[in-house]
Parts: sequence; C-alpha cells; structure tokens
Amino acid sequence: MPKKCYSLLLGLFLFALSLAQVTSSTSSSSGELFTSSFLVRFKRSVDNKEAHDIAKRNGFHNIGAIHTAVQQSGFKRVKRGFRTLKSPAAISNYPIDIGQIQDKDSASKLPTDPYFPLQWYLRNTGQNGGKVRLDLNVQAAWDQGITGKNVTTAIMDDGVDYMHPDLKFNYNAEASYDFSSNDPFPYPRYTDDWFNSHGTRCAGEVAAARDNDICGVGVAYDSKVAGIRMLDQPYMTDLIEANSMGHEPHKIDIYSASWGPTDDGKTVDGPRNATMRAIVQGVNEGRRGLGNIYVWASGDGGEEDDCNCDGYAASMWTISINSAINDGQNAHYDESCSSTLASTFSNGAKDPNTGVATTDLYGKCTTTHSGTSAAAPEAAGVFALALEANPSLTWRDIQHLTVLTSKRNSLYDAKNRFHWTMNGVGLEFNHLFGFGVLDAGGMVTLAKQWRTVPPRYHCEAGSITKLQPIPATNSLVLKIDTNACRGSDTEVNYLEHVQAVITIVNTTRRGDIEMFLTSPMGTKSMILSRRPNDDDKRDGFTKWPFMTTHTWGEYPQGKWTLEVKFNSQEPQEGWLKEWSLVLHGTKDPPYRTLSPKSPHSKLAIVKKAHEDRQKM
Ligand SMILES: *[C@@H]1O[C@H](CO)[C@@H](O)[C@H](O)[C@H]1NC(C)=O
Ligand SMILES: *[C@@H]1O[C@H](CO)[C@@H](O)[C@H](O)[C@H]1NC(C)=O
Ligand SMILES: *[C@@H]1O[C@H](CO)[C@@H](O)[C@H](O)[C@H]1NC(C)=O
Ligand SMILES: [Ca+2]
Ligand SMILES: [Ca+2]
Ligand SMILES: [Ca+2]
Repeated sequence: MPKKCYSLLLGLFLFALSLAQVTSSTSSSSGELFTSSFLVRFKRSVDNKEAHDIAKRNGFHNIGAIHTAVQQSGFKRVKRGFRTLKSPAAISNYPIDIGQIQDKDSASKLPTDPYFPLQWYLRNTGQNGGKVRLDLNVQAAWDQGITGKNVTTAIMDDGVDYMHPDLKFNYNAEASYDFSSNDPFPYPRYTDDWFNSHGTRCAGEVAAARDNDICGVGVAYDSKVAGIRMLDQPYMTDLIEANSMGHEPHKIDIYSASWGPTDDGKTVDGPRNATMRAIVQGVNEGRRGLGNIYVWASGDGGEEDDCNCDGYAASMWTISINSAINDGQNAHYDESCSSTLASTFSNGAKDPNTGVATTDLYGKCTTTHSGTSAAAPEAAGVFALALEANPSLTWRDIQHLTVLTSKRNSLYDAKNRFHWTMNGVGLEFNHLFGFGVLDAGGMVTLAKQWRTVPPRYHCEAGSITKLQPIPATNSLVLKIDTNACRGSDTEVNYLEHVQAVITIVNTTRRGDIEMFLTSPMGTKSMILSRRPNDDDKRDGFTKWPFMTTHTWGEYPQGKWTLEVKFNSQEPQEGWLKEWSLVLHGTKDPPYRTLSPKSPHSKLAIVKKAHEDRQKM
C-alpha cells in the first residue's frame, strides 16, 4: 500500500478516498487485510470538489466526506442464496405452461403476468404440493388499493438491472448508487455464470410491475426500488457498508439486505464502528425522524449456525426474516435464533418448481431465486405496503405491527425441535420462525388504524461480573432480580427487545456452548445454540449482545435467569466473565389507544393482558 499517500493527505478535513486503479488488497503479517480505501483528514478546509481533485491527482477516487481516519481493513460478506448452476439459456422471459389456476371469485382481480401463477408465496393455491393460503396474503392488501405507492426500498446487493422491462418504471435512480465502483449506476457486473443476479432477483420480489406481460409481480408493485451496489469488490469495508446503509435516508424508506458474515457456523461477526453509527443514525434520523427500516436475511447456515452470532441479523435495529417453504416446513438452510422477528417464504421443497419466481438479469425471469436471500425482500415489500397505508409509521411501529400481525398459519413445529410456545402475554412464537409468517392484508389493515407507540427506554437492568467457571457436566445458572429501572426516567414496563450482553473467555470449544434466558414471566429463549463447526478456543465472546424478541410485550420486573452449559461428549472448560441484562421497551402500555376489530386478534389478547396487569 502506498503509505505516503496517507500521510500526504492527513489533516483536519475528512474525506474517504479509494485508490482509482488498484483493485487488489494487501495482507499484513498479522493476517489482517488492508484494502485500497482510506479515510483521509485534510489540514485545512477542503470542499468536496477540491477533495475530488486532490484524490484524482494522487490516483484516488473521492467517495465523500465522513468522520474518522483509518485505513479500512477488509473482511468477507456473502450473499445468502443457494445457487444451482443453471445456464442462462435455460432461463426465458416467455410464459411457460403452468396451467391456469381456477378461482372464479377473484380471477378478474388477479395479476395477468405470466409468472404470477408460479409466485406461490403471493398466492398459494396448492400449486406443486403447497398448502393452500400459506402465503403473504397480499391480495387482501391490494384489494384495499394499497400497492406501495410513494415508498422506496433500497436493495443493498450486487447491483440491479435497472433496464429490465419489469423494473425500469419502478426504478428510483435518484436514491441509487454504486459503492463498489463509486458511480451513480449500480448496474451488475457481467460474469458468464450470472453470479451478479442476486440484487436484480431481490428487486423484482419487491417492485416488479403488474399486468405488463413480463415475469411476475412484486409484493408492492407500485413501489420504487433503488439499487445500492456494494457487494461486488474483493473485500468488504466498514466504509462501504456505512455509506450504503446511510445512503439517502430521506429518499429511501426501507433497506433490504440479503447478505452477511459467512454462514459457516464458526464466525461471530457484526457491524463495525462506522456501520453501527450509520444504522443508529438511520433509525433515529432517517425518514425525517421516523426511522429507516432495515430488513435482514436471517442466514443460510442451517442447523450448523445460530443467527445470534451474526451481529447484523441479531441487531434490534434490523428486522431479521427467516423462511418457510411452501408446505409449512422450514427450509434445510434456515438458521434459528431468538432474535428472528418473523418469516416469509422461499425454496427448499423437493419439487424444484417451488423456488421464488422473480426478475432476472438482462430482461429475463427466473423461478429459482432461493435462500433467506429471497425471504428478506418479500418482507421489505410487505413493509412498503404498510408504509403506503400509513406513511407516519416509525421503525418501531413496523416491528410492533410485525409481531401483532404475523401468523403461525399452517407452519409446523419445526423438525419437532422448536415448538410453538405462548409467551407471558399470549403471543405465540417459534425459535425458527419468530412470530410467524407475515400477513400483508392484516398488516395494512392494522397500519391504517395504528397510533405511534409511546417512547422507548433503555434500562440497564443489572449485571454480574464475577468470573465463574462453566461446569463440564451441568449448567451454570445465574439470576438477575430487577425492578426494570422503576421510578427512574428509563423505566421499562412493556418489553420490546431484550439483550443479554455476555463475555465468555478461555473456552476449550466455543461451539459447544448453549445458553438460555428465562424471563420473569417464564418465557425461555435459546439465545445461543450449539454450533458444531465452531472450534474457537481463543476469542470466546466479548460483550456480545445476544438478543431475544420472544418476550415482546411482557413485563420485565422480577427474576431473569441465564443458563450456560456445554452440549458436548467431551469434557469442556470455559468461564463466564460478564452478563449484563439490557431491557428495551416502553413505560406506558403500547396499544392503549388502539381498538381491536376482533377479540381473537393478537392485538386484543395482548392489550387485555396489559389492562389486567394495570388493574393489579
Ligand atoms: C411521498 O413521500 C414523501 C416522503 O418520503 C412525502 O414528503 C411526500 O409528500 C409523499 N408524496 C405523496 C404524493 O404522498
Ligand atoms: C470501535 O469502537 C470501539 C468502542 O467504542 C473502540 O474501542 C474501537 O477502538 C473502535 N475501533 C476503531 C477501529 O475505531
Ligand atoms: C485465560 O487465558 C489467558 C491466557 O492464557 C490467561 O492469562 C487468563 O488468566 C485466563 N483466564 C481464566 C479465567 O482462566
Ligand atoms: Ca457502476
Ligand atoms: Ca410484471
Ligand atoms: Ca449465520
């Protein structure tokens, strides 16, 4: 790396520069990767134009003004889809013979697009062995005239084919950018195997146009998509992620991400500093203060991985989405964790015609989009519908609506391992599927009558910092008895997210640790499952925030129990160094001003639980 460029440009005014010509990165003796991006500080006031000129003179691109000064180290981020290699020639944009599905009642209102009958996730009529009505229930939202108008979803990915005839009229060029090559045109880079088709496929799920004889339709077919190309360079940097997640936060409502740290079951990784700041800024200030919605694919690591080890998916500020297949089972690649909020649909059934049908590169269509990659954009589309129905929804309102309107539908007790369970206020949840599959009709209906939830507080409810050995055979059980900051100005009485911030050191095998957190109302969340591939014995967990959504709506006062144990045939050792319990939620009951339409709705059940509590 030409270190002289760095010192040459050091000063007081900060710009991000990226080497214009160099595309490779170098590796230091410590094994850390250095990329060709630098954050640069100028000694005197420099405007963007001058920074641009200086950068150009020295062989850099100016990426724009930002706030710190470090050479960016590079790391790996991967797309979350299962690719079956398929020759592009086999993919066509012509209607294929799928047989018309008969439905006299709504036939006239159904989209006429040739691939619509294959989009079982929009309308499951039992095609290819699916369960009738196990779908996103979008028709019920469309019937209310809600189709995503004036809402923009950014696809943070490998680019978007914005010239695709099914996407071009819904493309928001103004909100788009290419951070992989620093230009305003996030067009996918060509490769023979169509490796960079991922973003285009995701975009079509959100906003492919309706009734135009091309491919299928998007969940929110009158909404806009922006392309943020940011996955297609040799290594990811904190700067690229931060710039992407903070790009045009008033023009973009929803950011959809179908990628993350490697799902190899031994990685524990999450957003770096600048990216974390960008997300926090997005939820606090984006959408003119209502907050951007970040939608995340929960991961494709299957039983080997746990999405609570993925700091993006497990963040409170992202809505992480898992996938169900067309008959109500989970997909073999689904990762479980207690931070997943809800699910949508993707491939994984035996019948190969049960993939996700959507737009593909170069004007084509595909029927084989896959993985939790395909699930997250469906959720983004549903949230776009909710935002059209009620543009003043905050990022938290969207999470509350997700909890209250997602449904078990005909989802199974996944693999008989993770049973559907009722939490302390009557909300049914599942360790794999969160609160169930999204219901667009239900969400739009409730969004229309929604009143913004009361302010959120952050209560540091207690912590244990005494070093304790994790026993080889039985469990280490710790308790924190908390009043949840009662009487202070961060009092939490009705929970949203709960975090157990944990430090574990010197474990012989990190992957053999399992942890459970039990709330005062008796809800048990598995906050870490066994990861058979994780043989780390050096890093452990350092103040890692394990998150659960399962205690949503519960009252947090009382005894919280943490159970830490080894799930292993071999004797293992390790120490718990710290457990801090952090509660997030409201002081006042969140649904007080809402009137449930049905006494059997989840809203009615939780609201009644909260009212009973107040009478006590
Ligand atoms: C569209 O949304 C923007 C905010 O993103 C708002 O300012 C504008 O009024 C909306 N336009 C319409 C027609 O609703
Ligand atoms: C990131 O933030 C942490 C905590 O604030 C700090 O200790 C660390 O030095 C920061 N890292 C970088 C690369 O700035
Ligand atoms: C963990 O290992 C380090 C390095 O070997 C050692 O310094 C430290 O005392 C150990 N801590 C515990 C709790 O065993
Ligand atoms: Ca470009
Ligand atoms: Ca279409
Ligand atoms: Ca993962």
